[in-house]
Amino acid sequence: NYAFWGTQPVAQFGEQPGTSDADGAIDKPKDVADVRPEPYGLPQNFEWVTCNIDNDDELREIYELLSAHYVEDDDNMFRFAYSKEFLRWALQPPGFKAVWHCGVRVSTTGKLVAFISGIPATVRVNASTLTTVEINFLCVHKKLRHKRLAPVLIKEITRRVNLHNIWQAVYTAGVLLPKPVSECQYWHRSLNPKKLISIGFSRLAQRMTMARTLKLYKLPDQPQTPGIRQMEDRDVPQVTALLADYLQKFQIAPVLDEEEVRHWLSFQPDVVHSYVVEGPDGTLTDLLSFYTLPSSIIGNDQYDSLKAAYMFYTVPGATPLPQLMNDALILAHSTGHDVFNALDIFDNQKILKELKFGIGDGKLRYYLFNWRVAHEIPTNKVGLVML
Ligand code: MYA
Ligand code: JJ1
Repeated sequence: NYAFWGTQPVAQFGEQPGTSDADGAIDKPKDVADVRPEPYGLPQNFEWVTCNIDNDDELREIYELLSAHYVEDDDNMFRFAYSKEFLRWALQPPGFKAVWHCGVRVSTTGKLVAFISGIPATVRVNASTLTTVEINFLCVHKKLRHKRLAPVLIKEITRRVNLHNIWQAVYTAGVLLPKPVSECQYWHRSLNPKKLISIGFSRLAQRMTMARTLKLYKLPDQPQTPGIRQMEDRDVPQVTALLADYLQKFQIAPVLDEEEVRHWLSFQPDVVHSYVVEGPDGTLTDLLSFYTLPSSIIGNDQYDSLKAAYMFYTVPGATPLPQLMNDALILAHSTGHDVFNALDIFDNQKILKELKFGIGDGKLRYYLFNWRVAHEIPTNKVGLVML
């Protein structure tokens, strides 16, 4: 029983088969002229604000809201702690719009208490190339939960996006809503097992000593693939082509031009780490990348933060995927990450076990707004990563 989602143009659970023989929009086409011109009403003493990420104080307010109130695991042991630099990167890709960085303040005090964002993205779903927004960082202050503020935020961002003649959106969430396009599973590879065990992120396996565990997860200091190096600006054209070719085989994937590849894949320490493999003749054969997303550790007195690397876009060309991903583990470890996280998307299912990943307790569901797919997309046909 989804009082809000039941009213929205999203696929519903238990829809009649036959309504969904083909992919397509759910709502009938609309005009910008018909979009409600005024913002949705908020409860007394709350007001809408457009957040300006270029202003350090406003960026810090978003950072602080998310640091204290954003996504936690099921047992409330860890909470995502996106850095300010990461948020700037995530929220300001080519073509970003400040009006899609949508906040709610308390009128009397000015305190930022809720946020939702959209960024422009072209996403291919099966044979359709959609002009969309990716919605992320929906957050309501813990003291304002369960007051139906989230539906207002969602309707307001929808309105602000519709005003730009965009009618579809992509989003991911850990929770189950009507109705996932794909349901994926998190996997984790220990890089610093001692710390992970001490903070309760993982446990010593049965019949394993700490010494054997350290040995099991030990990695070389240097990547093993000849010709692997940090991605540079001059690599952008070749990386764009390499990635576009690879992403063709997935049923949901971004369509990225050179400017977007430059934005999403330029090396930024502790934000996004991108590496290419350069062959002897100078052509680039492979790409690997991961992003840094720390989590705060709730109520541990030895450590306050867990530094996690998340697999981003990785393209095996001349290098087999297991070898490329093993280099990703080595590079993440040597840059101080405690754990490497990946979803069972791309071709990951084939290689996670051999690289000593273990299954996590978290799921990630992919959703489309105002777009129906005839068939759920299998996880190994998902080629889109959201931050
Ligand atoms: S996913 C990350 C979401 N953030 C968090 O999990 C952070 C911690 N939690 C919170 O801040 C709050 O619990 C939130 C809900 C804000 C999540 N996505 O106000 P309420 C539905 C969508 O009383 P609260 C991300 O950022 C819920 O089923 N809906 O609840 C992507 C119920 O509806 P219904 C959600 O707990 C976001 C209603 O909200 C989510 O105080 C994509 C209850 O509202 C969720 N993660 O606040 C958003 N969680 O009655 C959609 C709960 O139907 C974008 N709910 O069950 C859609 C596209 C828009 C653009 C379209 C353009 C064309
Ligand atoms: O990180 C996650 N789980 C960890 C910690 C679990 C702590 C207890 N709940 C986990 N650890 C086991 C790892 C172990 C390592 C050695 C090998 C065996 C396995 O499972 C989970 C993902 O699994 N994370 C979350 O639950 C965070 C929320 C995920 C939803 C994200 C929503 C994002 C929305 C933005 O668009």
